[in-house]
Amino acid sequence: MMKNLNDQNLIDALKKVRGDIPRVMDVLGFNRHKSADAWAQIIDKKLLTKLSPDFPLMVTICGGGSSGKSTLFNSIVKEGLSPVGGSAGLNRRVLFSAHGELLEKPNFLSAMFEPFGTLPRPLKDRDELTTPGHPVYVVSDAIPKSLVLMDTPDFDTGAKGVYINREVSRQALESSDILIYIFTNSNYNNRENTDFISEMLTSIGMRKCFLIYRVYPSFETQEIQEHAMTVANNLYGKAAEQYVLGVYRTDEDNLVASGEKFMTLRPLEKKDPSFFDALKNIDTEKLRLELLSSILNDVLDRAQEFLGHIKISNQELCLYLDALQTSQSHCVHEALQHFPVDRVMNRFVDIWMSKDPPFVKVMRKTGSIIELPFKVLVGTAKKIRDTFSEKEKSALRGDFNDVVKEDLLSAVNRMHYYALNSEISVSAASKDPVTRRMADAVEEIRAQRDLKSHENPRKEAEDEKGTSTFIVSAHPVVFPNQETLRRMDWKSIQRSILSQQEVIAELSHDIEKDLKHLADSFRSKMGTWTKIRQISAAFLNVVPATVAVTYILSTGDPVGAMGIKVKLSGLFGLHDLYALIAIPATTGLKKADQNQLKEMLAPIIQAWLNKKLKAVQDLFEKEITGQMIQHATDALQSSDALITQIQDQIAVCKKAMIS
Ligand SMILES: Nc1nc2c(ncn2[C@@H]2O[C@H](COP(=O)(O)OP(=O)(O)OP(=O)(O)O)[C@@H](O)[C@H]2O)c(=O)[nH]1
Ligand SMILES: [Mg+2]
Repeated sequence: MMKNLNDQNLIDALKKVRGDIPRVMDVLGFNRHKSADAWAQIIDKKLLTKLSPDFPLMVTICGGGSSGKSTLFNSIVKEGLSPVGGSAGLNRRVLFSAHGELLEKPNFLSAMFEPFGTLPRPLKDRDELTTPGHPVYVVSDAIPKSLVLMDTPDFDTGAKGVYINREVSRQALESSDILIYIFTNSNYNNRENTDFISEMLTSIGMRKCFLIYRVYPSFETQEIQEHAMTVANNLYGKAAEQYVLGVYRTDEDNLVASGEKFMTLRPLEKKDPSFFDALKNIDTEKLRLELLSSILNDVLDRAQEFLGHIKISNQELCLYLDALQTSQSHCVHEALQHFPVDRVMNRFVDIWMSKDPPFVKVMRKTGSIIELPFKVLVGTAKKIRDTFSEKEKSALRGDFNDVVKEDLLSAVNRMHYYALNSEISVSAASKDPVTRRMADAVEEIRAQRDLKSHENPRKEAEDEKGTSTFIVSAHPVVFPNQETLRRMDWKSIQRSILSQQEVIAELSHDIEKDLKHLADSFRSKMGTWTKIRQISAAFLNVVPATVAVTYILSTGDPVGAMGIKVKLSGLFGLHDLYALIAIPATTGLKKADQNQLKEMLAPIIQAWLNKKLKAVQDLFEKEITGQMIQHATDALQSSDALITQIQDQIAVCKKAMIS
C-alpha cells in the first residue's frame, strides 16, 4: 500500500521502469506485443497523471445501451444536457461535467484529459454528442468539487462483434476512478455487458462502483438486492461486496421518460445516505491511495513478468551469439586446414641457420653436420608421404594456393549458411568450457520456458565421449541483419573473399617476428640441454634432427611443395586453440622422434595459425558476419545494463510500497 500520493522516489523509479521495459524489448527485437503497450498506457494514464492529492475523482457513468446513463447524468447535473432517446447508442462521445471552480484551474483540463489524447471542448450543441468526435464538457456547479462526472457512450451497440463505441468507452473507463453502473431489469444479467466492464475493472487495479437499478416501482428491496448482487458478482467475482460503494434504485417513471422530471435515486437501505451525499462524502484521498496502490501492485507484477521474458530473451541472445561465433571459429579453422609448409618452414630454417654459431656454419658448408640426420630422415619423409591418401597426394602435388582456395570456398559457404539459417547446431565437447557453458544455458532456458521437446534451444544427441549436439534458434535481434545479408549478392561476396586469399599464404611481419622469437627460444632451450658440447653426437640427434625434418619437408624432396594437413582439435575460439600435426604413427617414425617433431613443429604451426585465424576471422567478419555479431553484441550489452536498471527500480518501487 502506498503511503502518500507524492512520493517522488517512487514516481521517479516508476517512470524509469515505464521507459526501460519497452526500450529493452525494442533492443531485444521483441515483437512488442500489445500487452506491454497497454501496460505502459496504464502507467501513463492511470498512475502518473493521478499521483497528485488534489486531483478530482473521475466518476464515470456506464452501462448497456438505453439503460438510462444520459438520463442519470442529466439528473445529477440537474440540466437536460445529454441527449436521451429510445434508440440504444445515441451518445457517440464522452461528455464531462465539473464544478466551475475546477474548470478554471490552470492545466486542469490538460491533466484530466491526457488519457484521451485530445483536449475536450465546451459543449456547443446537444446534437454534437450524437456524432463521433472529441470529448466535450459542460460546467455544472451541482457537482461536488471533488469530482468530475462523465457520461459515456454505451459499449454494446453494434453488430456481429463489432462495437462502434468500444474504443471511446475503453478510454473513458480506463481513466476513471469510480464507476456508476446503471442497469435495468432486462439487462442486469447480461454477461456481455458486465464482461466488458469487468475486463476494464479487473485487468489492472480494481475500481469501486455504485450500482443503480432502474426498476419498476413494484420491485421489492430484496429482489433488487439480489439482482444487484448478480451484477456485482459478474463485475467483480467473489470479492464483489468490498467493491460496491452502494446500491440505489430509480423507479421507472413516465415523467422522467418525457423529460419533465429528473430521476430520483433512493438508497436500498433506508439508513444509507442519499446518492448525492454518498458521492460528496467519498474520501477522495483514501480511495485514490487504495486504487493507485492496487494498480501499482498489478503494474509491478506485470513488470516483473515482462522482466522474466526479457531475461530469457537476453540469455537466448547470448546463446545464439556464442553459437554463431563458435560456428564461425569452426569455419575459420576449416579455411586453414592446410599449412603452407614450404613458405613457413623454409623461412624458419633460414632464420634458424642464420643464427647458427660461426663454427656450425663452417661445418654445414663441409656437410659434416647435416649428413647423419638427413640419411635417416629422408627415409622417414618417404614413409610419411606413403601414408597420405590419393586425394591428399594430389593436393600435395598441386599448388598450395589451389588448396587454400578450395578450403576457403567451402568454409565461406558454410559460414554463409550458418549466418542465414534459422538455427545453428553446435557440438559441445564435454571438456570444452565454452560449449559446456552453452550446453548449460540451453538447459537453463529450457527449464525456465518449459519447452516442448522439439522446441529450441534443445539438445539433440550425446555420444559415448560426452559430446553433445544442441540446436539454437537465430535470435530476433539479428533478423534484420539476416535480411540484409540475404539481399546481398552472394557470388560477389564470395569473389571478394577469394580475392583476399593471399592473406592466408603471405608471411606477414608478425609471423616473421614470431618465427624469430621461436628460433631464439629453441636455441636457448638447446643451450641448457646440451651444456656439454655443441657438436656432440647427442646434439646432432636432438635439435638439428627436427630442423632437418622440417627442412626435408620443405625443400620439396619427397613431399615438398605441399601443405601439411593440420589436424585440429578443440576448435573453439582463439583462446584455447590447440593444433596438432597429423603425422601418423604408421610412418615408422620413432615415438621419440615423433614427439621431438611435434614439439618442434607444433609451435611453428601454432604461431602461424594464431595470426592467420585472426586474419581469416577478420575477413569473414568484414564480408559476412561482422554487422550481425556487432549488432548482437551491442544488444546484449545494452540489454544487460537495462535489465539491471529495471530490477533496481522495481525494487525501489516495492520498497516505497511497504515502508
Ligand atoms: N419510463 C422511463 N423511461 C426512462 C427512464 N429513464 C430513462 N428512460 C428512457 O430510456 C431511454 C434511454 O435513456 P438514455 O438516458 O438515453 O439511456 P442511455 O443509457 O444514455 O442510452 P445510450 O446513450 O443510447 O446508450 C430514453 O428514452 C429515456 O427517456 C425512467 O426512469 N422511466
Ligand atoms: Mg446516453
